[in-house]
Amino acid sequence: MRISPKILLSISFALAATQAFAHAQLEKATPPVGGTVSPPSEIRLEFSEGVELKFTKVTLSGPGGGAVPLGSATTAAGNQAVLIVPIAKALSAGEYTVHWQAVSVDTHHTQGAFEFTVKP
Ligand SMILES: [Cu+2]
Repeated sequence: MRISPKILLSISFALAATQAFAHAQLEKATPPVGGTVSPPSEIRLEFSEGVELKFTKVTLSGPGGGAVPLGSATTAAGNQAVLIVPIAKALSAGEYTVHWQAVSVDTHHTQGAFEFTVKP
C-alpha cells in the first residue's frame, strides 16, 4: 500500500506536536533575557533537556552588530542541560544579542535569540 505524501506530512506534524515538550527549550539564561548586567565573563544557558555539545552553537553580537569572540562551550559538570560559553573579551557597555541553536539528546533542533544590556 502506498501512503500519500500528504498523509506522511500530517503524521510528522502530529509527532512534532506530541514531542514538543521533549525539546531543549531555553529555561534560564545568565545574563538574564532582557536583563541589564555588569560585563559578564560567560554566557550560561539552562535548557529543559540535555544538549549535544557538538551540535549546539552560541553566537554573541555586540552593539555595532559585530560578532564578539567566544571561547569553547562546555556543559556543566554532571548536567548536560546547562551550557556554559566563556566570553573571550571584556564587554563594553551596550546592547548584546545571544543567538543559540541547540540539539537535544533526542536529536531535535531548537533555536532562539535574546538580548541583554551591559551597563557602563
Ligand atoms: Cu525533542
